[in-house]
Amino acid sequence: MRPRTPHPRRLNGRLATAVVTGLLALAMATPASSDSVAAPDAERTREYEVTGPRTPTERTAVAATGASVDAVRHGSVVVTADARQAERIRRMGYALRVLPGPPDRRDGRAPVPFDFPPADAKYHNYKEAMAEVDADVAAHPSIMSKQVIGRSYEGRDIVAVKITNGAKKPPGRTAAKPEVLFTAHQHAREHLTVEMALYLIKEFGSTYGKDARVTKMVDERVIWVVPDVNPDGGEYDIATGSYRSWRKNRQPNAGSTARGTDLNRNWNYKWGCCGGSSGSTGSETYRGTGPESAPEVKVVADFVRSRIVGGKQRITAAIDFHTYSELVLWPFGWTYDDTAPGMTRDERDAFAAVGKSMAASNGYTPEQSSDLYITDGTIDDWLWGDQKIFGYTFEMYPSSGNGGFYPPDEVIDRETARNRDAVLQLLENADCMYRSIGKEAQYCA
Ligand code: 7B0
Ligand code: CA
Ligand code: ZN
Repeated sequence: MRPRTPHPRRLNGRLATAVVTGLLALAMATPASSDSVAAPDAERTREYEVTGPRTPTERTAVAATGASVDAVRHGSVVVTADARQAERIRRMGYALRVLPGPPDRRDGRAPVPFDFPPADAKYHNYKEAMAEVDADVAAHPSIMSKQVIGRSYEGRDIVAVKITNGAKKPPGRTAAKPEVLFTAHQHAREHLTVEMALYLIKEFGSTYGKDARVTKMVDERVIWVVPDVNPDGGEYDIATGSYRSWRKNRQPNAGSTARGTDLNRNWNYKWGCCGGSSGSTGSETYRGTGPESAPEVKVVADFVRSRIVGGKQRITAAIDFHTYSELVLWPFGWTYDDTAPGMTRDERDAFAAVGKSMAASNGYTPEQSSDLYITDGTIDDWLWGDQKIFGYTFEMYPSSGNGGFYPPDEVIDRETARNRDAVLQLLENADCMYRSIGKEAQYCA
C-alpha cells in the first residue's frame, strides 16, 4: 500500500481554524442557551473515510458501532463517529482516515448568530424559510395554504403547505384526489433539503396555469410539503456561524449529557428491530426511548394519520429528502430481502419501476435502501409498512465520491431543479403506482 504523506502545513492551518472556531463558539454562546455547555471530548464526532467494507453486511456492522454512514463507495464508506465508535471500527480491521471538518464560509466576517455564513447566504435559516413559505402562500392563495401541524421539542412551528386547486376535480373521477407528501430536513446538517422543499412550493405556485404538467397536478392531486421536520437541529447546526455537522434533534436524554434522537430511526414500524439503529444516547443513530418519542416524528406521523379519511389513507406516495449520495431509495431498510411480510413482489416491482424512472431523470442511483446498510425505524419503512404509502428516500447532491453535507449555495438552483421531473413523475403516478408495471386493471380498477 502507498504510504500516506502527512501535510503538516495544512494540518496546522486546520488546527488554527479549529481554535478560532472554538473561541468564537464560546464567545457567542449566551448564558441563557443550553449550547453554552460544550460537548465533552468523548462526544465529539468527526468524519472519517473507512477503507475496507464493501458489502451491505459489512457496512451494517460498521453502522452497528453507532456511527452514521454518510456515504457508500466501492470498498469504502464515509462515517460520522465519536472516538469510541472510531476505535471499534478500527478494531474490525479497517483503515480510518480523518476527513476535513465542515468548510469555513465566514469570509473573515463576523458570524451572525443563527444564520448561515455570508458565503452561504442563499440558504434559508428557519425564520427565512418560514417567511418564504408565507410569501408564496400569500402570492397564490387560491391554490396554497399553510397549516401549523405541531411544534418541535424547542417549540418551533412545524408547518405543512397544502397545494391544490380545490375548485378542480380530476376528469371522470368521483373519488377524492390522490395526495402526495414531500418532507425535508429530518437530519439537521442536510440543509439543501429545505431548499428542495422551498423550490417545490415556489415552482408549483409560479408555474401553475403556465406549465401544463404542473397545472394538471395541482388540479388533480393534493400536494403536501413539510419543509422542515427538524427545525431545532437545523438552527443548532448553524447557531455559531460555523457548521457543527449536527444530525439529530435537540431533545435532551435522561441520564446522559448527549442530546438528540435520530428522527429517521424513531418511526413506529419495526422500531429498533434489526440492528439498524442504536440504543445509546450518544450515537448518531440513537433511536429514542420508544417509537415517536421525538416530538417532531409524532407531529408528522399524526399529520399523516390525519389524512386517513373514511378509513382510507389519501396519501398514496411520498418523498423524504436527505443528502447526500445522489440516490433514489425504496423500502424496506430493515431487511436485505426484496420482498418480505408487508411487501409483495408486485409492490416491490412498482416501487422499483417508478424509482428507476425517477432516477433516470435526475441521474441518481436507484436501489433498495438496505443495499446500502440496514436501517430500522425510518420514515419510508413506516410510510409503506404502516400506511401503505409508496414512500421513497432521495439522497440529494453531492454524489458519494464528491462528498459533503455543506455544498456552497451556488449549487442550490441547479440541484433543486434537478428533481423537478422526478417529483412530477411521482405525482403523475400517484393515482395508480401499479400502472408502472402494467397492472393498472388488477390493482386500480
Ligand atoms: C439514513 O445519510 C435512509 C434510508 C431510509 N430507508 C438513509 C439515510 O437515515 O441513514 N441516510 S443519511 O442519514 N441522510
Ligand atoms: Ca455563495
Ligand atoms: Zn439524512
